[in-house]
Amino acid sequence: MSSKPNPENPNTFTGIKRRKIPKKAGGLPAVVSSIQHVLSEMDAIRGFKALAQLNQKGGHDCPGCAWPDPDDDRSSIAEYCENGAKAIAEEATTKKLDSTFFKQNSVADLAQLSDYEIGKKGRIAAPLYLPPGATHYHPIQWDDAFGLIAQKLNNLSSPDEALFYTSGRTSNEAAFLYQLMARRYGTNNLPDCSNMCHESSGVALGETLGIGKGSVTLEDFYEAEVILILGQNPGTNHPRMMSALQKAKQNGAQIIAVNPLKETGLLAFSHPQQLAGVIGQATALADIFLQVRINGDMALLKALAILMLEAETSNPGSVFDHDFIKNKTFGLDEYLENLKKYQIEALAADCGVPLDTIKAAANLLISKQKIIACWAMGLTQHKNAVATIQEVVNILLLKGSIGKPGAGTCPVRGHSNVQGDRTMGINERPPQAFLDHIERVFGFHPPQSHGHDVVSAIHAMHQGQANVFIAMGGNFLSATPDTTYTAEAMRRCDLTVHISTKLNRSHLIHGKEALILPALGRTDLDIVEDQRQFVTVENSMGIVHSSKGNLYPISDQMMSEPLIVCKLAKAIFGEKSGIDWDKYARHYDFIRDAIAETIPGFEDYNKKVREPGGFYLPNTARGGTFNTLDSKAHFTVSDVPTLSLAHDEYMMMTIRSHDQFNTTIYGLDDRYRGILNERRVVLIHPDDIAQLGRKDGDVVDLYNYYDNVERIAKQFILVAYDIPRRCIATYFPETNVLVPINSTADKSNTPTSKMVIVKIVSSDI
Ligand SMILES: Nc1nc2c(c(=O)[nH]1)N[C@H]1C(S)=C(S)[C@@H](COP(=O)(O)OP(=O)(O)OC[C@H]3O[C@@H](n4cnc5c(=O)[nH]c(N)nc54)[C@H](O)[C@@H]3O)O[C@H]1N2
Ligand SMILES: Nc1nc2c(c(=O)[nH]1)N[C@H]1C(S)=C(S)[C@@H](COP(=O)(O)OP(=O)(O)OC[C@H]3O[C@@H](n4cnc5c(=O)[nH]c(N)nc54)[C@H](O)[C@@H]3O)O[C@H]1N2
Ligand code: SF4
Ligand SMILES: [Mo]
Repeated sequence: MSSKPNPENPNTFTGIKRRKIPKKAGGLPAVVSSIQHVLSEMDAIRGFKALAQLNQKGGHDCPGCAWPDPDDDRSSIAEYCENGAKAIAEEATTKKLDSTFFKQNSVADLAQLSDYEIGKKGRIAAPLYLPPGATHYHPIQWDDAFGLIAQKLNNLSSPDEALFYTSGRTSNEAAFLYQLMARRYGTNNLPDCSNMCHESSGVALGETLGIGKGSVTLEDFYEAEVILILGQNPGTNHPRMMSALQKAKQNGAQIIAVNPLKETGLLAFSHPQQLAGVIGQATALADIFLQVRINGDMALLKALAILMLEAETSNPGSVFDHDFIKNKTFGLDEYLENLKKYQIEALAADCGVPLDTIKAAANLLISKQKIIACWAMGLTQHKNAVATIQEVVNILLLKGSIGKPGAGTCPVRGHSNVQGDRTMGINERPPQAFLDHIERVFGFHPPQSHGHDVVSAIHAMHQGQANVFIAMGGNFLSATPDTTYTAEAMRRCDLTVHISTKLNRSHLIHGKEALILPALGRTDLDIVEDQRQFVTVENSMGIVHSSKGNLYPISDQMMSEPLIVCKLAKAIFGEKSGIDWDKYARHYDFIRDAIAETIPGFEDYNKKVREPGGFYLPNTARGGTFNTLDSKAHFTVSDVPTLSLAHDEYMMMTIRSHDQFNTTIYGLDDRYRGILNERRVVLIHPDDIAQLGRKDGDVVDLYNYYDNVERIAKQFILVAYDIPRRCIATYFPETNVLVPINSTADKSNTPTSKMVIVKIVSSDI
């Protein structure tokens, strides 16, 4: 084992610098940072060309997050944010990695670099093959690569020994074909990044409201009276949400933010695309900031509900929406009964928020009728994530705040097409109706038993039950929990295949044989048989629209994702599958026709998606109907989780810095948190530093002992920060080695990346 490359980032420091935490997000620094990132990767003409079409109708969708574009009033100058520009810079770079690069750099050498350094090397520009025992990737012809994968797949003793992972950038067309290929091959093993992301939201909303997606549109933000933002850092991760919040505030909305960190982006915002913003005028955002301890949300939500109930009891009919509750919901009495178990002071102490502040927030919920609740990973990546999200739903139901303008659920999605991939059937637990549609349209009986999600896929590889791993995008090794265990799992595979744009660590910690197949990205011009193609995506609000690249690919060796799937399927099945892969490879309209025939809501797909701005998918909750067994929205009863830390334990959340997109590290600065040029940091309360007998700037190691396994992350710098006592924050993926593989959320099986119990130990050096 020792001779194999370490699957983690090197634990060397890059030279921390500290700045004052800015009071607002956006503004001129955002504009400057966008330009710097783009120009560091390409010349100005290419950069301008890429940015000019970004998020414009008929242009290309931002490969950053899944925040929607405005339906109508799009800015013709710049309909994107700083981090969208960074995503473009990363993808459209002209630095290319061809066979010469891989001849000069061994896998072991590359694995010694940090994720930042690996990403900055450039774009994969040729198909590559790592033979058994080889030290370097070699060039390989596309057809030989497809032949090798087909041969391995066709030799497996069961189709369930293969895993087909997807990351959320894959287009609808590629995702649809990919799941079709996996199911035709015979497995539902379709783990995807959702399993680590909004799976908890999907489960929570599916059970209570009958649809796993959010209910609001962008227009609802402009009508809302109260916007709750829980466990989300929009200033960094969904920056254009800030423009929507700004407009909502101008229309009179009040914002309640719930977060252990006073994230700059939640406090105030200067619009970088408006003159007032550039010259520094800012809009204050959060009216009430509830600084909860990590996973204190359930206690807080119960406290809010108790205060709402008290106000309702003293003035019946003034707080709850009784018509809505009576006609559209089920389970109120049990829910209210459960609240009696709790004492408001104890809940306040439990969540760590002063009772007065909770009361101020409750008063807003009591007096207003149109409430939107937004959330992201701060709620989804906990053991009790599903229950907490359902508690948010309970509050909305009390107010009748679902299915009416200005109100509803808003789980803010991460990857730009993660929601679309699910709609297309990237799902290890497909609904029966979906499988039936596949059978009706394609004439084969798809596998019925559930497949592996991310966590069970890792176990399956580890236990030798899965032997071929194929990834449509993503960086499985670094994004998943328990890095050491996952590395062992991947290394046990006979073959690992990555369809990728950029080099990443998953290419370097590989199976006995490995392939890297270079895919076109969103910005790339995609021409098939002399015709310019476009793909389609679905954003966080269920709008499906087109995306058309306009940059010449930097290598003629790259292939589009839909074509890669068609050719791979042909190699696996020959003519036997009964599916006309050649046709789908000729023009993407044929793929969309197949989607239209298979998935409800996509009728007339080719026509509707050619409308500027695209079209909304049907959404029952948005219309105020609930697709549950009894057609009612359900109140749910959950208890406040009890969690006690030993005297030397801390609760760690693994979060994103401002300069990264998941495992892609754009830069080393976290400007909004005042930490520059360093990622190996632990954000910790100054009194906790003192109690540890350490001082700000000291170097420590972090340990986790879940399941009696010792997990160690070495060399992190203590940074005194405004964070609740006994809570700490580190950046993902550097501390994924500490996230236990078996610590997952109830019902959704999402790794608990925001609640990792760690001990902090002084570093040897
Ligand atoms: N620039 C950029 N954009 C991105 C991404 C990126 O990496 N970079 N990633 C994309 C993806 S895939 C996703 S899923 C989203 C992620 O978007 P976010 O969910 O905003 O990302 P995280 O950094 O994980 O931040 C979680 C937030 O939750 C808070 N938090 C942690 N634990 C708790 C808790 O127990 N309770 C509460 N109330 N808050 C808590 C943290 O302090 C932090 O502010 O962003 C997407 N957009
Ligand atoms: N500890 C901890 N772990 C986490 C999280 C956390 O908050 N804490 N967050 C989780 C979340 S929310 C998510 S979504 C996952 C993300 O997990 P993944 O989606 O697997 O990871 P990414 O880092 O987004 O993947 C980046 C890689 O995707 C490839 N890529 C980029 N664009 C394209 C494209 O257009 N086509 C193809 N074929 N490849 C492309 C590039 O090669 C790039 O290196 O990580 C999860 N892991
Ligand atoms: S908010 Fe998200 S989708 Fe929009 S431009 Fe920024 S990164 Fe891209
Ligand atoms: Mo995500």
